[in-house]
Amino acid sequence: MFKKILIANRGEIALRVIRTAKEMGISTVAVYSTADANSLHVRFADEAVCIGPPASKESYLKQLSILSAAEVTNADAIHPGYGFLSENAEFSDACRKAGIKFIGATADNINKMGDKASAKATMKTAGVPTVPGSDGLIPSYEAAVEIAEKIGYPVMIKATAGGGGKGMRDIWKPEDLQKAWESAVMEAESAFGNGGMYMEKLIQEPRHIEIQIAGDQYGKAIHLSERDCSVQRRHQKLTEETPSPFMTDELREKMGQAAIKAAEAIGYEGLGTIEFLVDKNRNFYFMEMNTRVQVEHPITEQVTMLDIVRLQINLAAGSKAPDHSFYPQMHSIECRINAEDSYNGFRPSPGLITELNLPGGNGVRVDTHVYAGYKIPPYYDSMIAKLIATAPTREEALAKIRRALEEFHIGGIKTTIPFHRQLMDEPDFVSGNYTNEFMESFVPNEDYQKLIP
Ligand code: MV4
Repeated sequence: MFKKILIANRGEIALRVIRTAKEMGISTVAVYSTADANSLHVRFADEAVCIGPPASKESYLKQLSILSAAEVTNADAIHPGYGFLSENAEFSDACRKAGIKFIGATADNINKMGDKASAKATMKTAGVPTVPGSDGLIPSYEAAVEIAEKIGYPVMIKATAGGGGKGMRDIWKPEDLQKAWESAVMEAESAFGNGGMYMEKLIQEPRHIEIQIAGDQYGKAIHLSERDCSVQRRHQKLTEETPSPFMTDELREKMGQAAIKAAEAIGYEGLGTIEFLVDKNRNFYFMEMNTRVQVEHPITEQVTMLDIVRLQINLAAGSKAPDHSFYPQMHSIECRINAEDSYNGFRPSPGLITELNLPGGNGVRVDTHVYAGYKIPPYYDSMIAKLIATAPTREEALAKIRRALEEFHIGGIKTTIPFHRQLMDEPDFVSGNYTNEFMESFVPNEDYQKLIP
């Protein structure tokens, strides 16, 4: 087992990793930018190394500074968390060459999944269901016209270097193809330096359901069931739950086996997530793979009673995967609390937290790095806390998260707490009858900003 892990991240996920490392008797090293000197991840780690100025490019993304910090502190492993360097093949390989275990995917795993068109081709060959569409990249606009005719409208074009919706367009009629093609190629070229495009049949009103997997270094993978992440705004997840209200035992078995097949097909090592689109007839299609621990991992922990970060560390240290998959024993819902003003286009609202009351009690978990007196810097992601409520049934979990949101008070800044209070009352969320289009018809109601007396 590792003796000392350096956490190449900040905020709640850095704290999350530090907590498990401590419980495992592993020493921890935090790295931080000058903007994060007063952060809890710095205070709770055994050692801390300042790696640069506030801008991520000059600190949390600086591979050499992080590797040097690991070398001077004698860390034998690096945990990248999510975001930043977590899915950077070059960094994964640099760690390996430096003799430091990267607690994440191998460079080969990341490369196989990073290019979306070739990831899809790999999955199709492995027998994982994929959306009907072009065979790989489309060579020209003229070819795109022909392929669209063959697939049949509506279609979707996607940037092979994409993810998170950039360079993606849905096209409903032939006369709209040219404009969409040109703007998507341009967008992909400027965002990724790669204008490569592929095409799929458009799946209408899909759900985003992902399967958590864990693979060991000996070629075996298991699944940890699903998370429903359909409620998103501009490709940012807002709330997640498990089990999915749309799931059946039969579908879970099929999707779980497909996810295992996907992971084993590329010799996947460590924690990963296979994202699927699920249509209204419960057909499911491989969308992307995330080669990291995800923001929403706690809901899976709550319903399986696993410590997923412990599992991840054990797998990285060479443990075998558990000998069975895991199924939800409870229902868990997460609300991502962001420092944003939901009533002004979700505009970021950094600044000083003057008051803080965290909810608690039976079945309530809050993962956060903030405290009263903490100043949220403007340089990073606006997520400041995750509220997770877990109960035997969905109805009880909903009641619990509504109660916890009422107790949750953050003074001094705007947060998405009022937004989540409304969301947890919305009829289509309460019924479980929602798709990825849910937020398009969501109208913010300012009444939810009122404090509970
Ligand atoms: C799709 C789709 C419909 N049909 N592919 C969104 C981001 C990227 N990972 C793929 N995405 C989609 N791919 C086909 N063939 C709809 C989306 C999509 C979406 C998917 C999940 C959750 C939210 C979404 C919001 C808009 C579009």
